[in-house]
Amino acid sequence: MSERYITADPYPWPFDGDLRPANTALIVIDMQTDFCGIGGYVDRMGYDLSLTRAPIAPIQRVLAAMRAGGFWVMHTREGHRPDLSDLPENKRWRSRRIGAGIGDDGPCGRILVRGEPGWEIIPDLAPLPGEIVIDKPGKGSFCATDLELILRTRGIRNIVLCGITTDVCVHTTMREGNDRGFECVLLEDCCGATDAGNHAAAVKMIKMQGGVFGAVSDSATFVAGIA
Ligand code: C5J
Repeated sequence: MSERYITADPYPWPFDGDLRPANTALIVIDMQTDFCGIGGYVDRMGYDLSLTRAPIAPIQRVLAAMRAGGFWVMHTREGHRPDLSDLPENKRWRSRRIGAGIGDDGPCGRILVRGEPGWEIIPDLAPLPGEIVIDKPGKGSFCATDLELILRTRGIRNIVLCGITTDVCVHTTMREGNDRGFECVLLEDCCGATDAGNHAAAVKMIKMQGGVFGAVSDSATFVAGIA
């Protein structure tokens, strides 16, 4: 095997240099209108959309490079069944408390409900035919989904993480993947949070303990590294 590494912090990624299109997937987390569009869930909560929209252009560049290189590309969407049978009562209660009740009507349809306009992935980052889309009811992409089965069936060991939000769904997915033995890297400028300090803290956490959940790189470094 010829070794290939991406410059990353705190170690060149992946740990063993086994980086190939066949064993590596880009997972784009929750780039939905509800998280980065006007009238969506995050907007209704009053957060600054420029923070969750910042990663759109860097993700586009990584997507293009990974598609061209023949890497696996996957997407996730957070959302609930229209009958809300998979929406925990406490999740709904908390969201209503902050004025963005999950399942309630909003300018982009029912908030975080599957099939509604706000739940759709934004057109700038639309999945291509054949790219797997994982629908998840929670923050982590492995919880109550078939993501792990698909990754293992395809022989994917390396996961490249992009999307929103850094400190919630991206971090939870990275932690879940790391605990399952997947080798994860997060691309810093391809992620965004509802708070700049939380984004920075989430990125810093990954780098502790020699890379407690994996490693951190950025779009330009990653694209150059797979060229
Ligand atoms: C949140 C997510 N923040 N996609 N979801 O509720 O991070």
